[in-house]
Amino acid sequence: MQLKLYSSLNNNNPETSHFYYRGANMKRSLLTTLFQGVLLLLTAFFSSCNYYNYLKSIKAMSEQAESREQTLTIGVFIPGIMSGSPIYEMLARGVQAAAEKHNSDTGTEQAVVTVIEGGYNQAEWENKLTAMTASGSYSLIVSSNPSLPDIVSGISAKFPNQYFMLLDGEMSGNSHVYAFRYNQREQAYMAGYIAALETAAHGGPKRIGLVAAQEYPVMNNIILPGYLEGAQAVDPLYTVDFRIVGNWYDAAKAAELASGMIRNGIRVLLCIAGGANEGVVNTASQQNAKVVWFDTNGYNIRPGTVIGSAVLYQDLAAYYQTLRYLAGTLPFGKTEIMGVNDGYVDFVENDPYYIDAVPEEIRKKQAEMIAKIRRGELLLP
Ligand code: RBF
Repeated sequence: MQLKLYSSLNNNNPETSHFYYRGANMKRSLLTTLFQGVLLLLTAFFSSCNYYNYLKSIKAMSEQAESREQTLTIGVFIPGIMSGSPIYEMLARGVQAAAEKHNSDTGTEQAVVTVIEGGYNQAEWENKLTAMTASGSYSLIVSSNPSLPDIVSGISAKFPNQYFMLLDGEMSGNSHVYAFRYNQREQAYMAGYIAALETAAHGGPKRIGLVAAQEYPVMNNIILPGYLEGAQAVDPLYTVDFRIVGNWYDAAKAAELASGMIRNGIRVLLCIAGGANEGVVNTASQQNAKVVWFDTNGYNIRPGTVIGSAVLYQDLAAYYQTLRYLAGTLPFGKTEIMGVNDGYVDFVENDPYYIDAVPEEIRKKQAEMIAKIRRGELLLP
């Protein structure tokens, strides 16, 4: 239609192009033609507007459908092995639960989660994570532990479009990395407090034990000092017997260490050694010592032997932060730090095994200390 209109307005035929000099009839018919032309022009204009809007709405609809169908693939990189390390089991569980929730809310299969274990050889993690990133298969890569920020900053420089979410770690200022860490001073303080109360009730030397898999900055600068601080809040004379297994799986080595510590008069041991924790629990239960568990509720692992559980809710952190990612609201570029009063760090007091294993007097003192943290009277930033 536009073409036709154009040709009638650009008619070069001299017969019709000089029509103003003809008769009245000619003028009328000329006016009619002009009027028709304008009408045609308007119709064409409006119909082309409608057509344009129509095309626009189709495009928007298809874009929306496309984004709904577009998969959000989340790769979970476990720096270690999940079995025996509840902090990693919680990570995978939380991310998977968030994907399921997102899919059921949107009625899609948009979020897809793949979990990859990096194994115990820490020297291989960077290459494995680089390969995972280079595959380009993941819109988000999730991982957890305080050594990941260093590894990820190198990888992120090579693959600047890859998004990462790091739990149990700290990293700020990279627009593609979100980090979340727990207040482990609070967590370790609560562990140290119960360990000292139990030791004091038993009347042995003012010394508590800590069996760790390895030394790392968070262990040496936050967990160990926090544990000691908690014990010294019971009695300033407390010290910590701190031993290292050397890896996150050797239960026999951990058992050997625990045995030596107990022989030296240690009554309560905190163990942070992943799969190797089993060795500490077995030895303690055989030699009438007690264990404080870290990260998850461990009372049912050995009822009567495990007398404390200073936990962090990594499953909740993984769940809520993944949901934020899926909703497009995860604040990349910063680290969020969460503790007792945010609901991410806790000491489990209501477990029947805790109530059975620990005398009421000790539980009351522990509860008072926790209440002080909750009320903001005891600040452990
Ligand atoms: N925690 C585990 O439970 N299992 C592990 O295999 C494990 N590997 C770790 C490796 C490195 C290099 C670092 C720095 C920490 C590791 N953690 C592991 C410790 C974990 O991040 C956390 O500090 C402890 O679980 C205490 O909350």
